[in-house]
Amino acid sequence: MSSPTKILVLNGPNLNLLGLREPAVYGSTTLADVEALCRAAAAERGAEADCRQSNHEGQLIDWIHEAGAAFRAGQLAGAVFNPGAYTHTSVALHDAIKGSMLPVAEIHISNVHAREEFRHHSYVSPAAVGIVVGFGVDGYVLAIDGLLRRTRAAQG
Ligand code: CA2
Repeated sequence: MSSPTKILVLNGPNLNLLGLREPAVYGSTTLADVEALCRAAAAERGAEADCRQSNHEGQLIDWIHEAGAAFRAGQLAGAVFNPGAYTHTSVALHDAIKGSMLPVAEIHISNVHAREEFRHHSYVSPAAVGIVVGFGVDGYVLAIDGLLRRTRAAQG
């Protein structure tokens, strides 16, 4: 089977505020800019990025289930996911990723390990195939690259 050319780029709570507040921590790039960056990075690699953002845990879970089904059908390479603060709280997102068998590349704009203690633990990381942390919004491009390389190496 040839590799699927679609990837899901998922952003969690408050990432709609990117570029509008706290530029010292998260930079001045807006979510719309990040999504354009992801679409361009995917296109350069012969893929297509479907970009979504939600402030609601249940919506993110529904999208992960949907994406898992698409992955298992060979229609999706996986997901790049910035779970926002749900990273540090959500057993439900951990279970959704595990249960759907979706390959997820977790990404954080900031270096969560250099910040407050409560940001050091991720419920998502043990369910992810890889993690990109602290490279600003360029991390989305690194995660897209890693995810596509991984899927293509596995599926040819
Ligand atoms: O560094 C990251 O990408 C985070 O996932 C961002 C989350 C934070 O809770 C995680 O610990 C690390 C925050 C999402 C963005 O929140 C904003 C709040 C105000 C202004 C801009 C963004």
